Amino acid sequence: MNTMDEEQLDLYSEHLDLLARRWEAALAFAGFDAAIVVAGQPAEYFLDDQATPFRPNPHFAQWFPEDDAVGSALLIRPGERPKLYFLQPADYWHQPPQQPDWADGNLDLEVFDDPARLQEALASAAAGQNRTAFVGERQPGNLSIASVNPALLLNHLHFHRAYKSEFEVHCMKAATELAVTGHRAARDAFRAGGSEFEIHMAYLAASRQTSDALPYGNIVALNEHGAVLHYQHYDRDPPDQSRSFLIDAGGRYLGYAADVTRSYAAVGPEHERFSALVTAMDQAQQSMIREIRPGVDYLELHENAHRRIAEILSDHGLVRCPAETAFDTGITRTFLPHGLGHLIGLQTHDVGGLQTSAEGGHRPPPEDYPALRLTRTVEKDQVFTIEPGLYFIPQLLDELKAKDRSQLIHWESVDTLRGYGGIRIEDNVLVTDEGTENLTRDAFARHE
Ligand SMILES: [Mn+2]
Repeated sequence: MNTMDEEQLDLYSEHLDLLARRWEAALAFAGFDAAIVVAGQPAEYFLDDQATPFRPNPHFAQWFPEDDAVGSALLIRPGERPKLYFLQPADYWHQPPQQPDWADGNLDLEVFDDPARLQEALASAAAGQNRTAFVGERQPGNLSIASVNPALLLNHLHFHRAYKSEFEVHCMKAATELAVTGHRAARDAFRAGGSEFEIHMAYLAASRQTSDALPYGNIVALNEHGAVLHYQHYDRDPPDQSRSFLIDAGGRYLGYAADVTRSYAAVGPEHERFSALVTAMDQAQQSMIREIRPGVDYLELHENAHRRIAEILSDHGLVRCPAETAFDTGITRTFLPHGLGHLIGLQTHDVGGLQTSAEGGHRPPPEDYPALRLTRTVEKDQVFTIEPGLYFIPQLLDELKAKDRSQLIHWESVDTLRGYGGIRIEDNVLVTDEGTENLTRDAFARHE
């Protein structure tokens, strides 16, 4: 059960006021008077009585930042205090959810110990209201609201979710603090020669998170595993020689995520070439962040990141051509096949990254960069990641080798670095009036 101190309570109240205004505008735009928003149910494994870890509907979680809310629901009706139908089942097999003290004065709370009674209450709230929307994965059996997850309503809400309230930024800073505590311990475990599994466990222990509580599965990659963008295993034994370490691991606080990646080279003269690349990427990443200010196009930041990668490839002797050629011929896309970053908040990859307006405008990523998840104009109060990478991915290098521009690659140099996998440096930044506040670097600095 989460708790909030006085400062958090003030921020939470203001956050709910902001949400109330957003929902009022979104409901009016989509033609509704009210919405029923359910937290949802955990998904059960096929033919099993075991379920996946529960993560509530984000539209519910934005109002009620607590995971322990299976079966609960909200009624949002502009002009009225949001009503929380809180399920606290009589159950001696599990610990029932506890009533949060921070709901007092903020939500109109009604507690139910029987899911059927809660659903009856919801059904009677919806009865006769043909302008009510349902928002959630599945409608409880006795509800029959016709408008389920209406696109006009959700698009409106998703567009505005990019702009974080002070409460949300506060939560993301706290999530970052957890992540950075874990990253410090993970780095030490790597330096001590730990296996991926040992490093992962050191991360969890230091950040005081269970793996279920993480915003996403930790990526803990030694050597070649760093070239697997979403590497998902944890080798129990350390490799014969640890050359490099890439860790993409986050934190979660009151439902809000931090998404942080760091890369390290092993110490020793034989690793100097890779170590120099890590340093160059770290500096390049910071210079990319210095370009950010309101009004800038995120796609332009992404393209400029590729120009920087081209310079690094050229400076470090990985290509036999000038940086401009490496960029113009698209060679950099072999080394950086993912986007520069994405919105972050209630979800690690937060919604709305390709929306240009609350009314439904959409801007897909360009053909050259299909994996880019964010094409919006940078604006104040957005929080997104900046995470350039440089990888030696066998599959993509093979594809490049078969092309004419293969002759522009210095293959001997590339081959000496394949055993290091790759590099990614990822921070989460909040856009301010003039530029950014770097949530990640600020937290690392506090831990120095
Ligand atoms: Mn990320």
